[in-house]
Amino acid sequence: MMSTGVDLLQKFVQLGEDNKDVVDLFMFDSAGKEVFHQLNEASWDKVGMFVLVYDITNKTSFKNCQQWLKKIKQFSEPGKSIPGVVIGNKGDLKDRREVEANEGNAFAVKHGLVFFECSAKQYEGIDVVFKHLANEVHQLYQQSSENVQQIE
Ligand SMILES: Nc1nc2c(ncn2[C@@H]2O[C@H](COP(=O)(O)OP(=O)(O)OP(=O)(O)O)[C@@H](O)[C@H]2O)c(=O)[nH]1
Ligand SMILES: [Mg+2]
Repeated sequence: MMSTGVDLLQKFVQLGEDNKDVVDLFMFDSAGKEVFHQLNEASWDKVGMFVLVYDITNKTSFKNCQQWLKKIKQFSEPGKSIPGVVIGNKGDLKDRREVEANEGNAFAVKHGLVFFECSAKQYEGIDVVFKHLANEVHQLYQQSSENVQQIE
């Protein structure tokens, strides 16, 4: 079977003490090199949120975020803003850093996104990202259900 290079991941997030709701996030993980071809686009029908991850020790991976963002925009409803984050990963390798945190942040802010640095290896700064995404998705869900109630 031909591999599509896309994995499905799932993360269950409890929103917080003052909010008893839970959010179940389903995410497609695309291989980084696929930004240059279209194999992964079958799973891109409706983009509801996105996570752009680059490697802080690899400038090229940061530059490629621009390409990914372009691709995401192509699969988004015009004018609709989608929750998204930019993540600089490998925060444990600061001595090999090629991308400063303020560059990552500037890119994120420029595109209305929120920036995080993390280390997947050390599991640092990961939970806060999922919490953030879950909160954003939850807010959008509440807004859309309020709209439905108004129609009813
Ligand atoms: N030091 C360090 N290494 C990491 C970290 N995260 C991932 N790696 C390593 O980086 C390499 C690539 O990790 P992957 O998880 O395959 O990265 P990916 O973005 O999924 O790569 P593609 O799917 O090929 O685009 C592996 O050798 C990982 O062990 C991290 O936070 N710190
Ligand atoms: Mg991968």
